[in-house]
Amino acid sequence: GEPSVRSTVIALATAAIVGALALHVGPASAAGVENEGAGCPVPALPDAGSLPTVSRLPDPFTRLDGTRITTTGDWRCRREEIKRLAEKFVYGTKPAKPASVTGTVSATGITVNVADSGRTASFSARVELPSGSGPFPAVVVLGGFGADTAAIKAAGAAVISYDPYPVGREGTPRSNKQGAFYSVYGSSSSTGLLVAWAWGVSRIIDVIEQSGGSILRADATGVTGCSRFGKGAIVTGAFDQRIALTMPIESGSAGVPIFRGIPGEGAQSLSSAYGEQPWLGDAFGSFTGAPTRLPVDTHELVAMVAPRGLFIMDNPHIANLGPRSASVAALAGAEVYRALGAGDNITYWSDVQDGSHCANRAEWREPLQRTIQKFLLRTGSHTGTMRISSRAQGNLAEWRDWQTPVLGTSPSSPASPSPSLSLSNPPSPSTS
Ligand code: MCU
Repeated sequence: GEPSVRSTVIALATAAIVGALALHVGPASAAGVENEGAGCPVPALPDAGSLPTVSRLPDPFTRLDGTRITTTGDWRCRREEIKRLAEKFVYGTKPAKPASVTGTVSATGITVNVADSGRTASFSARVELPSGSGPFPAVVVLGGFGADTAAIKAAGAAVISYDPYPVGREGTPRSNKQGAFYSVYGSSSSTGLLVAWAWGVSRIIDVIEQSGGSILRADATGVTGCSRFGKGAIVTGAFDQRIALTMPIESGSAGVPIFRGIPGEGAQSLSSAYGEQPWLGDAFGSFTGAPTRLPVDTHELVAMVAPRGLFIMDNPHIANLGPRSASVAALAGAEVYRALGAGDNITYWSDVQDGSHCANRAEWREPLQRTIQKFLLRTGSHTGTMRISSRAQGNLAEWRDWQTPVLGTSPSSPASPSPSLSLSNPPSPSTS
């Protein structure tokens, strides 16, 4: 009836205002909605067959129509263009929230029930609370290894242990994908597992939002995971703006490293990553031998997280993981953070000793805890840094032919330096 239409309009308007304010007053805070740019007009995307070869990283600040953004307010709809390109050519589409999401939150677990267009699916996750009294912020940990869950809890956040496989199974052919996501959207969906896993985290957040917030806070969610679950963590944070802190660990090919850098670095090849599991969307199959034809690269996945908290952990000892290409993604993505006045909100850290994959690393404990306190508990401070190991240091200058604009803060005014921009510290690479 009319009142519900009116309240929907008010809710949408409130969400838009809150979303717009998030960019201006609180670069550290997450948006109140999964995707602020959902209503943006986006021109027709290019066809896969007519893409030019672009050997360097595409300019994150140039729109599909060829114009450049000039204000921080312009980023919302430019981000939507990047999201659509990333969905079409790399990951597959992430559907909007299903018609029905219900479930429960307790001190030990979360259940999720989803229904859309007559199809249903359910999955669950385990919860461990930190000591003290709630409601608590929470970090969703994808998979069962590599994340320092003791450090997360000691920092004051709950751990939500999420097994992504019941939502998107490995070991299936692309033509017959399985799991809760594919029960709802079809086993022939062209969307890959990383977005299916990300969709599952978004539905967990829906349930936390609906739970009334007495145990877990819905506005303070982080996400992490190592290796294939690091790929899942960066994609999850990129595709849900309610996530306040994204912490991928040693994600490797199909995760943080720029696709364009992987062949030259000798990382896991794109065809190997594409073929090993249906992590990426089916459309990526046309690009495994031609990443320079992609109209988007992973520096823009990093940029999709901006201005929210991002702490990328990497291992410089294993070339197969593409750490040099990952450092370039971080450096190029950090240019978007800097332009939005949020240069302090991104950290890339590959300066670590232990060469084993997904090791528990003493070096990350303290910065991880301070990052959790800054972005999830909103106490204390942490200044983003680029701690790039000299073993795997990429050179951004080799990878771009664009410069970072000075963005104005008013959506309609011409570019003028903003106070927050002139006060912010751009991340600067440091080697060790
Ligand atoms: C780094 O992530 C993957 C890698 O892409 C795969 O080739 C390998 O089989 O598994 C890694 C992983 O998830 O290790 C736990």
